[in-house]
Amino acid sequence: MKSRKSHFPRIKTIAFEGPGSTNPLAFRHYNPDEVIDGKTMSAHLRFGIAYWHSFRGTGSDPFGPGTIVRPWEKGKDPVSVAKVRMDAAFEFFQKIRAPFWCFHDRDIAPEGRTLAESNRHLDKIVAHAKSLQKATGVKLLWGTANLFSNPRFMCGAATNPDAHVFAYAAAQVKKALEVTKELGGENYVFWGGREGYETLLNTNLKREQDHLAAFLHMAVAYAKRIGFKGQFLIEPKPKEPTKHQYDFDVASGIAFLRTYGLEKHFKFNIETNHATLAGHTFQHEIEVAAAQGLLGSIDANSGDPLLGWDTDQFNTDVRELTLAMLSILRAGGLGTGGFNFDAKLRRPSIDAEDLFHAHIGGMDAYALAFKLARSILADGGFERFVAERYASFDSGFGRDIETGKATFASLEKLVLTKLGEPKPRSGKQEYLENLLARHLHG
Ligand code: XUL
Ligand code: CO
Repeated sequence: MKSRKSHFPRIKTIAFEGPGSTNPLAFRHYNPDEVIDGKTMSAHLRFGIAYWHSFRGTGSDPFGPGTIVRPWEKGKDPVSVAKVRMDAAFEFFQKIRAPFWCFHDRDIAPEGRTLAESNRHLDKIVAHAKSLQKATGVKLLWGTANLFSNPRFMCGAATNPDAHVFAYAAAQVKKALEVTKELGGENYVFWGGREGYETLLNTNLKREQDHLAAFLHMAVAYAKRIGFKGQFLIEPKPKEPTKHQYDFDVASGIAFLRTYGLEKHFKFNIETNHATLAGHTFQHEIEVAAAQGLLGSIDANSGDPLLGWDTDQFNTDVRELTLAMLSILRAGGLGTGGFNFDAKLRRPSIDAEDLFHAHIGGMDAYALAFKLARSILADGGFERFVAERYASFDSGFGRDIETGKATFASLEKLVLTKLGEPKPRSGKQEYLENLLARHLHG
């Protein structure tokens, strides 16, 4: 990167110092250059930084305003401030050694008085982002449109009862797709911000779901028209800000995509805290998507078990992440996806240095989980146990069940004449939990 003024003058590029290091500004597990199976750790993990939290987050919450004041947020012209902010962001991406970033259109450029003015602002900032990407080598994991903050979207965007708002949202996503393509984005995310309802008293649920599907079909058609090859991703979340969001979880997302003939064009971006809000584990959501070949990307964060809302914290729970990583590796990885830190600093964490501590913790936890999951898979204990548990389906009448040859009548005959009563077998959960503990803690 050209020698510009540093925004983090006291912080050097974060180095890998190994598990024994006590330096709080060093990686202990994430060694971006370490080659594993012919690929660097950086290429395996594809970490991304969420622009909205790390560069637009101020620490505000429903009970009070922001607490975080960044020195680069100075000046009267919002487009010039946006450029300097972006310089700071790319310096951070480089120093934290993240190969990717992610953004919403309105995070990076200020909204204007009209859509045309907003688009002009966006064009200026996208040109700046393009030159920073070129200078630093940092790439765009995904882009998206903010269709939830502006009051015009208070009753949803694609599911708004007013066709005028639908049209506005369509125009906004059209532009967001163009700029994501311009920046080489490898994916494009649809998180249904307010695509749900507050009360069924004023809602035609069927029409709203039909409209959401029509909107997504238009996005598919437009991507084809402009030659955008990135992967489309749905990011499920059950609630918040709405009381019910239509993309409730991966399973309801799959049903929605199949109902409307969209399943070939979309995969899922799974966020840890959204899984929790839906009453699932992170690993559950990954397994449900992977089972259908629809695992796309991860929004890496965590909730707080005592708060019960979308706290978007950095995740340092190595057990939870190892289980998630096992399912991801078994599924063959994330393809064009990655691990995007959709996570924010706590309100009192006001130092710029806290951005580094937060991401170092998240990256190290994922890197350690990656290594543990790989050694668990190499050991093969769980794979052997599960294969053996289902072995009765590998041959004979079990195979006939899986291949569709068996019928109720053929199975009845077998039970009456040959098989008799099945012999119960232990599920051995405690044995398996101990096996996991041995891998995690020795
Ligand atoms: C909100 C959320 C979003 C999406 C992108 O809960 O996760 O930031 O990731 O719109
Ligand atoms: Co997210």
